Amino acid sequence: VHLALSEISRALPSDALITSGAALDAYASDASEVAPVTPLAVAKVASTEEISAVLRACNRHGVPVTSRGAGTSRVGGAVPAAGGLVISFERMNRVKHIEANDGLAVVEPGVVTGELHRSVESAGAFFPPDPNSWESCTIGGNVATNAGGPRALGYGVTRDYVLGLEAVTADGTVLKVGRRTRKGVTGYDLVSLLVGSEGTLAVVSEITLGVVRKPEAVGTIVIVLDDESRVHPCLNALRSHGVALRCAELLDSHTLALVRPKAGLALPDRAKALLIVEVDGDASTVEAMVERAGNVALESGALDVLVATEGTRREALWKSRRELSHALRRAAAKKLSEDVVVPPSKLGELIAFCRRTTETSPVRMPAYGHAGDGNLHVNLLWDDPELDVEPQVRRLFEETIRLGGTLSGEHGIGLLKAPYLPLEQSPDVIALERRIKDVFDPNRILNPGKIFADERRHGDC
Ligand code: LAC
Ligand code: ZN
Repeated sequence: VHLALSEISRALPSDALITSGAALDAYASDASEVAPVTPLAVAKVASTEEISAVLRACNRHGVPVTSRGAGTSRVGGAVPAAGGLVISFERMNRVKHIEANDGLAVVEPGVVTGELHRSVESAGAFFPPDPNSWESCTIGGNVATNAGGPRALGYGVTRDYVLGLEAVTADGTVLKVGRRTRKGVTGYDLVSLLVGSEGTLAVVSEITLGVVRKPEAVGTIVIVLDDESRVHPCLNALRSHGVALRCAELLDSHTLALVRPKAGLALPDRAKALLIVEVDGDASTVEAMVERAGNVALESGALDVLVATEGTRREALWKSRRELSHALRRAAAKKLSEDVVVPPSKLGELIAFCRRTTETSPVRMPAYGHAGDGNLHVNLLWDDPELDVEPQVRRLFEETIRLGGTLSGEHGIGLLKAPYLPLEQSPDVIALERRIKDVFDPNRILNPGKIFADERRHGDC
């Protein structure tokens, strides 16, 4: 390690390398419950050349490297589990340029996603991916996890907007993959491979994003339901009546009860679930669609609908959803937040499973999230710190797979879900993924322990 650090200190300005003191602790944990691991050093890189120099040194001396955006991972992705060095992107936070007419934006990985939204919108375009942590998370982290968000229903996820990447492999080689155009069929799709690879294959140093036309108007509709079982039929009715939703977010009975006092909405007592849906487009279409959506929802049994087409009023309708993460954190001593996905037609079965678990075990399982995509944030809440919730987590994942779903819709596998990867992927698939990993990172220095469970000690130093 000392050899690596002295090589790195020659390549970086003196204030860019932290090797001791309490400052290191700020890089030990993320937004998950994974136990903190203080890194041996943090490199605050400012350029591709600096990233390359850091990686060359770490690779030569077998020092683990964990890339970090804003540390908002829910699965331990940013925890330097094997120790070693953290590459922090706080100094690489520039939007380099936006070409609205060509539909692209070139950015550094440390740009906060909300800043990116504002820059792109002031250039007259729109960057749809909107992970709920957009005011703090970074686009680099979004690329690492292929982040989604409410608008994924209508617009797709981060991967759908990454046209090209500049990335540095473990030995310091700088690669430019992908393109600056929307179309392209040149060689293998390495962009898609790197997006979602959770910092295990390469360190991204520049991102070329596709941007689209900004919708002229947006309408938000809160659909109040008396039973969770109405969620899927209601979404089906909207679809069959030609209402194209850009988001469809669910609060189940359990989460609604938690945020009800703070939601600021006049809800009837019988309300047991909320669907927050949105449409966008030109102003007259949005007006017509909001009306149609409201009528269809009421015909399909909704207790009430609340609508807004103006910014602050729309935001007020979203308040219950935005409050959720904090409300859930306060609701129990211990909390795990999953992001399983099932085919939307299986949502009812997934919610019923959560309800049964809540009734028959000390673990409560509220569920909320991106219902239109079948992507639910099933939370596990419990109070006894001695309780081992592993069996409940495993049963949730087994049920998800049984319903034809997947373990992670947007947060990634990270450290927390690594033991469960074999529930979804066959030994042959995992073996192939490991061979791909070894091509990019033969010394296994990049984010060890993530995605693949038994790698944690490899490369430890
Ligand atoms: C959300 C985060 C947890 O959707 O993905 O709130
Ligand atoms: Zn989410």
